[in-house]
Amino acid sequence: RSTMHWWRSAAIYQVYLRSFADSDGDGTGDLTGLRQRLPYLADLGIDAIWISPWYPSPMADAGYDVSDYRSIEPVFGTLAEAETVIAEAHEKNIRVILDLVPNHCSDAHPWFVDALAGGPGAPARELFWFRNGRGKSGELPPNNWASRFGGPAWTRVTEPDGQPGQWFLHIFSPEQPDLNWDNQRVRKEFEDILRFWLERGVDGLRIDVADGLVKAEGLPDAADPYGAVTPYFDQDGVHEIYRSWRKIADTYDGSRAFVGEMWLPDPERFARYLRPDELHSAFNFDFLSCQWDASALRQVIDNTLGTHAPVSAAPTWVLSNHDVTRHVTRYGREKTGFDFADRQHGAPTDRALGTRRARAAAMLTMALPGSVYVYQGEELGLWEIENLPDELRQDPVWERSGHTDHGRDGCRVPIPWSGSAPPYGFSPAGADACWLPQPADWANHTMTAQAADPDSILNLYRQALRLRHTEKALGDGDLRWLDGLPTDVVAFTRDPNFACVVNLCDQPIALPDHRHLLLASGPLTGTLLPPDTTVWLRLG
Ligand code: TEU
Repeated sequence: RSTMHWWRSAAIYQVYLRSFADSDGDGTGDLTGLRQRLPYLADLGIDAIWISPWYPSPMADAGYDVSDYRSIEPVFGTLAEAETVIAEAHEKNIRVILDLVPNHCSDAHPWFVDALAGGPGAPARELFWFRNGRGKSGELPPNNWASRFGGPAWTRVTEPDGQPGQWFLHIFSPEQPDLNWDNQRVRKEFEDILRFWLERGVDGLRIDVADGLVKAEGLPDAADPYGAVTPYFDQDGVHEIYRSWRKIADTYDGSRAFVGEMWLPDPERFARYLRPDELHSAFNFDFLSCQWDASALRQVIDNTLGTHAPVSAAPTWVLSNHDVTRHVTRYGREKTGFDFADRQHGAPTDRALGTRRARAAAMLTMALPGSVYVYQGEELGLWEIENLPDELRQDPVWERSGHTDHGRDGCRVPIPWSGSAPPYGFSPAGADACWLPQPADWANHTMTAQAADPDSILNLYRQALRLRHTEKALGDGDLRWLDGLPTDVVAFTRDPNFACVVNLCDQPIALPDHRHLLLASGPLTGTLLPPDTTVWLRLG
C-alpha cells in the first residue's frame, strides 16, 4: 500500500482537544495530555489524528473563532509543545492533521479589532464584509442571510463616535466575522499560514466550512435563508482558492493532504472540490443522516462510490463528530438519521440496540473503500449526554423554529480514562474542575475498563483497525455487491478474498460460504449471523 497516498486508506482519529486529556488540572484537555496518550492511540491502530482547532481563541465557538493562526491557545500549551506532539506522533507512525478555519476569524483577531477601531472606510474593514444597513437610518441588516446559529447573519457595530453604524457579516456567531476572500491580503495571509504549518511537519489540513469562503457578488438576498443552497455556500469562485492551495501542498513531497468540510446536498457539486488539482478528500457525511436500513445504506454507498470515481478521489466515512449526536444514541432511536434542524434531543433511545448497531456500523465503514474517521470516545462506546444542565453548557443554547436547540456539548463531554467515578482520570483535579460534567455511569466505559474486557467495543475497534493494516483488501479500492442474500443484508466482497456482511433483518441469517471468520461485531448464534451484526470473512 502506498504511503504516499496515505489519505486514501487511513483510519483518522478525531482528537477534540479540550475533552481528550487534561495534564495540568485546569479541567480542560491539553497538548501534554494528548502527548501522554499517544501510546494509546498507536496501540488502537489508527493512522492519523485530526486535532480540533488549537490556536489562541476566546472560545466563543470552541476554538473555531481563531485570534492568531500561528500560535497555540495557552490553555492547550505552547508552540514548542505542539511541535513535540507532531514529532512524537510521527515517531509512532501517526500522521497529524490540523484544523484550519479560513471562512471566519475571531472578533478578537487584530484585523477585526483594527476594523472596528478604524471606523467606516478603514482599510481593515476591507478584510471583512462591512456594509451599511438598509432602512431609513441603516437600522436593517444589509440582506436576509441567516446565521447557522440562529438570527440574522449580520451584526451592527457601534462606531468609534459612539453611534450605531455599519453591519458586518457572520455566517456563524457574531464573534466569528466572515473574512473577505475577494481581498488579496486575505488570500496571501492564508497561503502563508498554510506554509507555516506545513513547514512544521503537519501531514494534512482539515478545512472548516470549505464551501463558504466566496460569497455571491453583490451579496444578494437568499431565496431560503435557512436552506442548504445559499449565496454564501458553494460559489464557483471558491475553487480557485483550492487550486492555489493544492500547488502549495504539492511542493511538500506530495504527501500532504487536505480534507474539506462541506455539507452539500448535490453530489456533483461536492465532487468538484475533489478534482485532481483541488482537495485530496472531503468528509462524506451521508451516513450521519442515513436511516439504519439496508437499502438506504446500500444507496449511500453506491452514490458515494459513484461520486468519487470520476474524480479518482477516495471516499471517506464518518459516523460521528463534534457537531452531531453520538451514534450509539442515534442508532438506538426509531429515526436513526441525524438532522441539524431536529436533533431529537431527549427522544427515547435503546442504548443496548444503539451499541449493537454502532459496533456493526464501525465494521461496515472500516471495510468500505477509502478512509474512515473515528471520533474520540466512539471506540469506548460513549453515548450522547443529553441531560447536561443548560447553564453548564458552553455551546450556545438557542430557540429555533419553536423548539430549544441544546447545542453540541452532549457529544463533547471529557473522555473517561480510568477509575469508577468522575473525572475518570481525565484530569488530575477533581470532577468539579472539568469544563463539562461527566455522567455517573461511565465506569464500564473508561479506556481501562474497556481494555480489560475482551468483548468490549474498544477491543473490537483494535482488532478491526489492525486487520485494516494486514488485510490487503481493505482501504483504498473497489467493492462488489454480494448477491443471493436476503434483501435486508448489506454484503460485499473486496479483492482478493474478503467479504463483509451486515445483517439488518430482524432474523438471524446463514453466513455465505467462506474459509474462515476474521471478525464479528457481536456473538454469532451457532453458525447464524444475528440481527444488527457484521462479520468479516476470508473467502476460499
Ligand atoms: O461546522 C460547519 C457547519 O456548518 C455545521 O456542522 C455546524 O456545526 C452546524 O450547522 C451547527 O448547527 C464547522 C465546525 O465543525 C463547527 O464545529 C463550527 O461551529 C463551524 O464550522 C464554524 O466554524
